[in-house]
Amino acid sequence: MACALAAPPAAPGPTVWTNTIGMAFVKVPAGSFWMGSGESPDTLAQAFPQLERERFTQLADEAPVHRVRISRAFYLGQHEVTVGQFRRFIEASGYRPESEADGTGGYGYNPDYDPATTARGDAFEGRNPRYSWRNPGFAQDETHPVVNVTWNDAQALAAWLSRTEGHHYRLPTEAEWEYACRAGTRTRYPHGDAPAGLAQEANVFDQAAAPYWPRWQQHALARSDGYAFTAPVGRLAPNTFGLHDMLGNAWEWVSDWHGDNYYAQSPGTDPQGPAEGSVRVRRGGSWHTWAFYARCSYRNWNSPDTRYTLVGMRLVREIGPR
Ligand SMILES: [Ca+2]
Ligand SMILES: [Ca+2]
Repeated sequence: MACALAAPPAAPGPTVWTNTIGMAFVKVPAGSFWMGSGESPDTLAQAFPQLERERFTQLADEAPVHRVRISRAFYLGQHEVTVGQFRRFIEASGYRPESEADGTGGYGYNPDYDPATTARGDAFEGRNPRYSWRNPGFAQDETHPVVNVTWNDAQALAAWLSRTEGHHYRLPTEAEWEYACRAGTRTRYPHGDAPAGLAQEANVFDQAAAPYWPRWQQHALARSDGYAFTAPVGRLAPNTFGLHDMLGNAWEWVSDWHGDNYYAQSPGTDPQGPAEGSVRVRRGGSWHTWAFYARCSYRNWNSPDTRYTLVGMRLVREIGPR
């Protein structure tokens, strides 16, 4: 009798812990890594020939590459916070997100809006009260990453979860975020250096999105990840730690203030960012981001009350007693 060949055992997935509003967390081990990027403008120009050279000289804040130790394991959201999870928070807590509380709204995609005829030239319409986390101008269901949320909104969500569950929730530090994104790699992306490979692991600006912004067609990935706007979280391949969408889908707020020269003087263990500042860091790029700006080391920032169609969050739950 012929034997059916047994399938090889599936690689074990990460151990997942789920909280009271359905947020899944995976354990990120303590460890050390090389943070930042030391790539020269020449090297980057070869890899990203469609970009103007001056873009490669504006990355001083990614250097120097420096060794960082993350001294304690932590739980990190396996996914970005979703629309459904944020809705549960709003309904249970009564919290009013900044875009609604201050009455100025958020940003949104409007097919009739033309960046070329507006003073700011922004890709999106706003601020406008018709836009908020409830409506970024494109369709989102409960499984998509929440956007149009501020750094302050993220603090409110973390504080509410900490209060109701008795665990300590917070945004990741910038170092924790990059350590988790890299998951043991030193390359531009978790899969390696080639931008084309991003299509499997990150929802970025690609052939699905380009028809909506034909002006930027030359910056679209040559392949399609299947999503023109946000994707349901977890649809694309995870990194080695089992984390999805660290790159792409929605930018993610981290706890640090941004400092241009911070890496030259930051502590080697558990850096927390500059003691003061005016803008908070966001990481990882979004569904609208070109591959160059979705590198693991790339840093961007905004004021803590910024709300935008591209920016969301993921949370840390600390391990151990508060
Ligand atoms: Ca896409
Ligand atoms: Ca993301």
